[in-house]
Amino acid sequence: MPPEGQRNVPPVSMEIVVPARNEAGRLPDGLAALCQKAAALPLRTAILVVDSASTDPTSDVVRGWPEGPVPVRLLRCHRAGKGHAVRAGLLATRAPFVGFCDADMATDLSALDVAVSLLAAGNPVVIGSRMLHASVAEDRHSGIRRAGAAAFRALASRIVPDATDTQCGFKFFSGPLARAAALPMRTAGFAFDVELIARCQRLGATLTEIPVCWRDVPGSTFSVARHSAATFRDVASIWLRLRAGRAAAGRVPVPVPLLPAGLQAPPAGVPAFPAGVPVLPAGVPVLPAGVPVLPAGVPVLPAGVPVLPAGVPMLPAGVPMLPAGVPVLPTGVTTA
Ligand SMILES: Nc1nc2c(ncn2[C@@H]2O[C@H](COP(=O)(O)OP(=O)(O)O)[C@@H](O)[C@H]2O)c(=O)[nH]1
Ligand SMILES: [Mg+2]
Repeated sequence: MPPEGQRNVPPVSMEIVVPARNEAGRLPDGLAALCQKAAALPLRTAILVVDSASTDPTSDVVRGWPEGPVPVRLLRCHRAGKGHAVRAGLLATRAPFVGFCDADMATDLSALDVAVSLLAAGNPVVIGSRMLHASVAEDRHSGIRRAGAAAFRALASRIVPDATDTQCGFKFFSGPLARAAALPMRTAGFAFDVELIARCQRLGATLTEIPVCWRDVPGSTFSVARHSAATFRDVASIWLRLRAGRAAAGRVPVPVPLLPAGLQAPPAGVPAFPAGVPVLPAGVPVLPAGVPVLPAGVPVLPAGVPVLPAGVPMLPAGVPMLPAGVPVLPTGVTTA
């Protein structure tokens, strides 16, 4: 079924999928924050909320969303499961760049600026990781959930060793790559990220992890009691399926474009995101490409104060500037 929502929307460069199940409570704030952020991105962006099997008015929140600069559409998916929802959402996209984030926007959206610039620089998979040094994670999860998460990470690292945090709900991709990787995906539930990352890597893409500010938002749809066993079972079957797939595929690479047409991968060996670079605080824009960062300690000029033309020396400290209209004396001429 095609997504519902604004028709005749001009093509966009980025589509963001938001999986949502029984999110009528958290979605309005999350969607408002995402729309505001998306409107300020340098890429024209649309949002696609995928609601599956909600028993609350999640779909009505999306249907009643006011029209604005960022189109918001709804896709209804009959099969429950975050994995099914994200897969259906990604397969309904067409944009050169795509991604997904959770309805609660637990990952601070300042990371979107970083993700967009890395995608535009030719990095095909950009994912948030709460495990990087520069990340800030405000975690109020129970001890048992934290222990389960550590065990899950250990297991997932057998499949995707390069990913330090497969479960952060903030992942962005080159569109053609994400659609090709999502097509054969089978994981219905919360472990789907492992399969998606593994399939992107299998298609030849490298991962770029970025630090994030993440805060736990009350109202999680993950229940340790209901979802843990299935999540661990799913990782085991992803491992088995990918192993079987590798054996069947032999060594013949599948020709899938890793990047949108016209983009080139960055030169090999250049780190996309140097370790230790802090996440920008919310609201601080990333500088446009080519604008140099000021050296530490150099103050930013107040608005309206012109920069001196090249070659004009600055006055030594303590020497007052002449008032406007008072001519400077020619060299050699002194005042009486
Ligand atoms: N469409 C859909 N979305 C789901 C389903 N299960 C979870 N989600 C969404 O996946 C995201 C998971 O985030 P959250 O519940 O905050 O989990 P946590 O942050 O890992 O505790 C939320 O946006 C959920 O609404 C599902 O069955 N269908
Ligand atoms: Mg959450």
